[in-house]
Amino acid sequence: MHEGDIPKIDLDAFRFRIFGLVENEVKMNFMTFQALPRREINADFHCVTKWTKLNVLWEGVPTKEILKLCNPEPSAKYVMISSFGDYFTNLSIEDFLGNDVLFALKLDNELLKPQYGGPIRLVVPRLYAWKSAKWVRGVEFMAENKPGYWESRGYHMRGDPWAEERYGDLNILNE
Ligand SMILES: Nc1nc2c(c(=O)[nH]1)N[C@H]1C(S)=C(S)[C@@H](COP(=O)(O)O)O[C@H]1N2
Ligand SMILES: [Mo]
Repeated sequence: MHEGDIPKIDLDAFRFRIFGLVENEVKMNFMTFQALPRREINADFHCVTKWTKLNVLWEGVPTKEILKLCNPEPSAKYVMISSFGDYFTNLSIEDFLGNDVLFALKLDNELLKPQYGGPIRLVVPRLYAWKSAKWVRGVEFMAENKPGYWESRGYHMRGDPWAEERYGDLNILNE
């Protein structure tokens, strides 16, 4: 489920970018990215429109590994994840660095198919699935929170399914 078409991604030209408030900006090709340390997580997946997919096995690079590469500045409090096809979603550093948050390369032991967000997809099991951006191309570290694609269309800035944080306060957009 996503907005628009599945983007065509040329793996040879692909570069994963880490930028913004970091000591080291990073531009990695896919070979380098997939050689980073990986782990597996079992997670449920909650869409805001109420369906839930239970017990999915993801394998990928924990966000904490990304942190080691770029060394964010102390002023970095939020990230914006950007995807091919002009999708964005924002997260606090705490949510981004959760122990179960990873950049998935595999789903149920198979390479991530394009419709599920391959080659690289963020998985944030504890937040609504719109935070789990497919076709990720970059991470920007920021001092201030900014709304992403759905957040600027009225979805909650955080999106905790247990707190049912579906819709945000639209006034935040006028600040
Ligand atoms: N790039 C991108 N990622 C996205 C979306 C999107 O439209 N574009 N939709 C989100 C939403 S609303 C949901 S519910 C999940 C769906 O993931 P699935 O297609 O793997 O079930 O992807 C999320 N990630
Ligand atoms: Mo969704």
